[in-house]
Amino acid sequence: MQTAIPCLFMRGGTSRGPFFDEADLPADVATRDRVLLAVMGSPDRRQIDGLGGAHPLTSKVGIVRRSKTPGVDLDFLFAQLQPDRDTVDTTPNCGNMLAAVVPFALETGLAAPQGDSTTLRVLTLNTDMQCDITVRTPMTPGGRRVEYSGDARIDGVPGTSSPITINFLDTAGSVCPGLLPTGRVLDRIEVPGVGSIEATCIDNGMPMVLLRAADVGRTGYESAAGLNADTELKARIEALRLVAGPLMGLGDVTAKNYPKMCLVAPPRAGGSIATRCFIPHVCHEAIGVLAAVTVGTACVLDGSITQGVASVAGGTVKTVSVEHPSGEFSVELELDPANPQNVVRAALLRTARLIMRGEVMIPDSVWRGRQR
Ligand code: NQM
Repeated sequence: MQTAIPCLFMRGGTSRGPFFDEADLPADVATRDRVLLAVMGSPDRRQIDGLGGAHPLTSKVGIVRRSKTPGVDLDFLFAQLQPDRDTVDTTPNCGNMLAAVVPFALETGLAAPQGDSTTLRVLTLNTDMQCDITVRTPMTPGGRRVEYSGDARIDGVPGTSSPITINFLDTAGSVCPGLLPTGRVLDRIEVPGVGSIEATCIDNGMPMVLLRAADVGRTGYESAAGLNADTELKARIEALRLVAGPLMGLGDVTAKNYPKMCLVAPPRAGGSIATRCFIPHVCHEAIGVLAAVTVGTACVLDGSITQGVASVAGGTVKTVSVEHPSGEFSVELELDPANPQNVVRAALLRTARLIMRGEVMIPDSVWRGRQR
């Protein structure tokens, strides 16, 4: 026997995974996590017995419910699994999976369409952070439906889709104690066996350590595959990460998926900065959403590691174009006119798509839930 759990399999931005209504999962967290591991087929490098795609970006799960918080429509809990580990990490957020939350809620009746477009406020339970997400919901012969096709293009996803805008309302210090968790905009970090290196430790939605590619003897324009094969560099970056984690108030980060490590270099495709992000052990083919917001924020902070590297225009509403291995990611940042070092809003474009609707089957040995 197996237990069937209703599930929508969705792409959110450049990530993908199963989405659940919280009410359909076990309430007990340990049992829920066992179920999510079985859903994805982890731990197993190929995730052959589950839905995972053998990569961290396709080992993600979204859990959604109606919110009880005043002024908030939906609560979203993001779970990061890994192909070859038995961990279920609900600490950091994922701005890519976030893009599929409102479509999921509209598809499942957790929320109702409002008009030609629908804007809902979503609270991310992982980081206690709110955002407004707008999706298109045109009238069709069957009533208002989420529109998936359109002409919006995001790098890292083939083709075009309907636009989804995300407006983040408060992102500073999502997991760390603050935007600049070491208290400095630039640190010189001593790494045993490696030497000292300058870095900016920052969290405007995602805990990150930014370092100059040139300081580790790389250009910052290498391919993701090339960097994934660069075991010498990856070992040095991991040694730095293990030292930076406690400095950022994150404790021992050996088994954690953050901080993410990011090489920065001058832009070379008309953007504001070039990046190569490790999440944290695999080089991202693009860049995470909140990682891009965080890198963009560093670009507007005087004295950060991006100084002399990034090229950003003046004004209190700035578009920072973050170049990455498969294109670029534009983030619109609004700065406080009274204190231009303070980012008060971040807006960006994503797309999402419902790929499959059905039930995922859980073996009885893992969980015996309600039989349908
Ligand atoms: O930074 C990758 C992704 C992410 C997370 C990661 C993300 C974000 O591309 O908000 O979206 O950093 O593990 O989905």
